[in-house]
Amino acid sequence: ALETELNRLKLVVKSLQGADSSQDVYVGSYLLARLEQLGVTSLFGVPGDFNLGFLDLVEDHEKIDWVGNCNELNASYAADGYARVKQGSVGAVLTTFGVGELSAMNGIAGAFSEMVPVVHIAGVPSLRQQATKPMLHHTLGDGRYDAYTKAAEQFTCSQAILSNAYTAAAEIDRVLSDCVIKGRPVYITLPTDLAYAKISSDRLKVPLPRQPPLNDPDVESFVIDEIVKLVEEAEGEMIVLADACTIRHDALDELHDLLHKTRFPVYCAPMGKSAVDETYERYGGIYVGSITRPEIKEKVESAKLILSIGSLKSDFNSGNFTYSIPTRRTIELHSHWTKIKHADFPEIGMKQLIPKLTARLEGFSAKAQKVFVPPFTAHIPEESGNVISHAWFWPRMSQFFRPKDVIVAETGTSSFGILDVPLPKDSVFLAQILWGSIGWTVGSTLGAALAAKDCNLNRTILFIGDGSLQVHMRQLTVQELSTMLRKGLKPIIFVLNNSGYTIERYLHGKERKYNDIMNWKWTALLEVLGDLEGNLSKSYTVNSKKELDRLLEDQKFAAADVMQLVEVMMPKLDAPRALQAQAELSGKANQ
Ligand code: TPP
Repeated sequence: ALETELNRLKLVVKSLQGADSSQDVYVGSYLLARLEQLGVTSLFGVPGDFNLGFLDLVEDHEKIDWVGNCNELNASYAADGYARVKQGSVGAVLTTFGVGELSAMNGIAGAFSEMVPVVHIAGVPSLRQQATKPMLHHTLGDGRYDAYTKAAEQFTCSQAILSNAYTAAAEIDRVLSDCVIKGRPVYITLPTDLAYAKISSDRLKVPLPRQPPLNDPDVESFVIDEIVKLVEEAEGEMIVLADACTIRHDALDELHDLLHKTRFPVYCAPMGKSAVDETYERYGGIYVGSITRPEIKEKVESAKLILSIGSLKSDFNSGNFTYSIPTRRTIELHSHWTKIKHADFPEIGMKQLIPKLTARLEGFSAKAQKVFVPPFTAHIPEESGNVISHAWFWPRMSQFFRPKDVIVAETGTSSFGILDVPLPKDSVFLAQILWGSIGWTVGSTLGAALAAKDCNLNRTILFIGDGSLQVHMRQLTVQELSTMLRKGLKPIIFVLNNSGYTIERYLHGKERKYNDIMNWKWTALLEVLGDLEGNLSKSYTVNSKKELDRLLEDQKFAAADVMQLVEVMMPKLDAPRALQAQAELSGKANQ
């Protein structure tokens, strides 16, 4: 890492000395060139007069495709889904001044909360207008041109308020590096005139810094020695618990190498689902505190030592804060710090630490291998009725999944139901378990499906409740189904029709009218939203187990050659096991 940094600095010096012949580029083109270097192939957003000039550069760009969205909220959700699937890259969204950027803000805040690298570019008035502050459209009418920037500061980890051609490139580089290194959204304002200011392209030859700061070698080696001592004391009888930040902070390769070389049993928290191949023989399933399946709970909580990697203990990710693992048996590795029992080691990050730890812990593999890990499986229950219950539905769906599928689950019965069933090798699981904004999955599925194409992944499959999809309709998020049709994408969308907000019924107001919704003709949706001739999509309703079985076994359906929507009829008051348990805990916590 030191050598890479040294080479980068040499290039910076070279470029500042003007050793390479300088070729001028527009600031807007510079920004696109940097996004291209980060692997961005799709830019989401909505046109507006403060970004139209820049959009000419986007449309003429060879590698970056403009995905015009139906509204900015969807665009921000799509950029989020894109970044989650395209590990190592970023999502990018372009909005216009005020009205556009404020609409995107829920999605940007979600990306901040869930640690997803999204670049939010807002086209803003020209520098001249910013200086004289006329009462332009999209302003608050009181001359506060900086109001939206102040709002963006709350939900992004770094901001570049571009104000001149001299510093524009350095500012763009600074925030893009922050986006990648911190794994959180950043905000760039691009004034209409500055987008076309000419600057040198020399800096583009210098790769963006992407590595987190180096760990202090002395502290790091002390930390490793301490961990090895604890593993020795535990005689290798320990487990690894992997969570969201392992995925978000790009430490999956390091984790997998550790697991394969040490043979330690591994479990995941809900936000870490799919961080580890769920068919791996040393994988034991999902741990969510007190709502964990009993056989898994016993294994995790009785381990002599727990190596927790990338943990994020939010309510829904921890069974309402009910981990039963004492601190004195826990080692926590985080993106930028380490904790051994009660002692904190700031600035010791996991990405550099894990490989060194692996080298020291490999020797425990023979002992670790002796710890039995019951396979994580899901059995389809024998049920007498033909009604589609959650207990039957999720294990049945588990059999339908294939390697490399991208599986998206909306907040509601879906995000809980899927936790108890294994996903195939190399599949990617997306859910917004911390931010939990219903409406996120449709935009996110669009971004995920586009990224899946770039990454040679398989089908994109979405599970969403009828209530969430109707909220999508009110927020106009549902329109993004139309963008999927326009872009020739072929996701399979399962709409769980259980007559309203079942998750909320479990939390509060089982029979209240506020949890009811109007029933819609879901199977007509894709026709209305753009499949006018009926040849771009297929829609189905399944009322029984038999009907769903028949559909899932149909090879044409499974091949996903067109976009498909399946309305799954389910009872109003049925919910997955994990949701019922969580609801009980949340109900008590809300009192
Ligand atoms: N508005 C937003 C933007 N996000 C939210 N999380 C909520 C409201 C509160 N909320 C959480 S779940 C839910 C609502 C309104 C209803 C989900 O119902 P549905 O999609 O039908 O799911 P299911 O019936 O499968 O539980």
